[in-house]
Amino acid sequence: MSLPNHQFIDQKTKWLGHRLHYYSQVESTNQIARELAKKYAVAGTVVLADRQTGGEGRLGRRWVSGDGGLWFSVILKPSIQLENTPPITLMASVAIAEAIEKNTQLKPGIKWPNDIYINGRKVCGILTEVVTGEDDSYSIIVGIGINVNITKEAFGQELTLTATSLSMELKREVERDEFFYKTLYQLEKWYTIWHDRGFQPIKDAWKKHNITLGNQVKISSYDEIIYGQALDMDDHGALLVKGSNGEMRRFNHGEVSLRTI
Ligand code: BT5
Repeated sequence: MSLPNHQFIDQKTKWLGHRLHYYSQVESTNQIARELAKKYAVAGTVVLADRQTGGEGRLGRRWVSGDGGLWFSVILKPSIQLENTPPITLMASVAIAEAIEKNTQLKPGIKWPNDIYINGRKVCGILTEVVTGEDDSYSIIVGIGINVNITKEAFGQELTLTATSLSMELKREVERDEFFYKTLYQLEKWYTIWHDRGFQPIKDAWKKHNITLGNQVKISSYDEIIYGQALDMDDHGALLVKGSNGEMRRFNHGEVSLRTI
């Protein structure tokens, strides 16, 4: 895509994405955002690329990011204590689920903490990182990968059974520039709600889209594997799981992988 034109979009953001760094190819937009945030970056700066050669997933995993997807990273500077910021990832998943639902009529589900699925396959992943700047202030980078117009072949054998794209589900291509700006609009909206009103509205919206609670899950956390039932999400966004031995456990995202079984 060329640098997207957003003149035709009726839902414009007030600040998010007004500073936009656009590349046709990068290793990772999160990597560029980290460099920008370390020096200085205005809150709401967005790094967008058509292609990533080294797309990053969580816990050192890779993110397949060829042509046709939306790969971007948002730099946020919440005026909130760092320890209260983990819900930002959940906030972003709510915003993206709403962007997909409102603009495609597909029914996205959020797998805790922040993967978005459609019809049992992953359509979007989010990678959140904290960066401390040279002046000791901190930024949060929210890296978002949305499979917009990716074909089944482009996913390769590894992902063919687990990944999907909006175009595969809709059986038509989606206008990517427009969808990008509509997603930024939802992100700004939900970020403002979280900043002004706290986690409760995010939690309520997250629960409406959730596809994890109530299910049997397998959790890998450090060297441990736990089987149990996902019962609830607490007021900090942690997952509450009743283990098969009856013990209640609490998991923060970032440190675990979860599979619904
Ligand atoms: C994530 O990691 O889901 C976070 C992905 C974040 C990607 C964005 S793109 C823009 C920004 N810049 C970056 O460099 N990264 C961010 P995780 O939960 O660890 O999931 C990774 C796993 O998802 C892999 O191990 C694969 O199994 C699977 N996967 C890889 N690429 C995929 C894709 N395009 N679609 C669906 N699943 C994929």
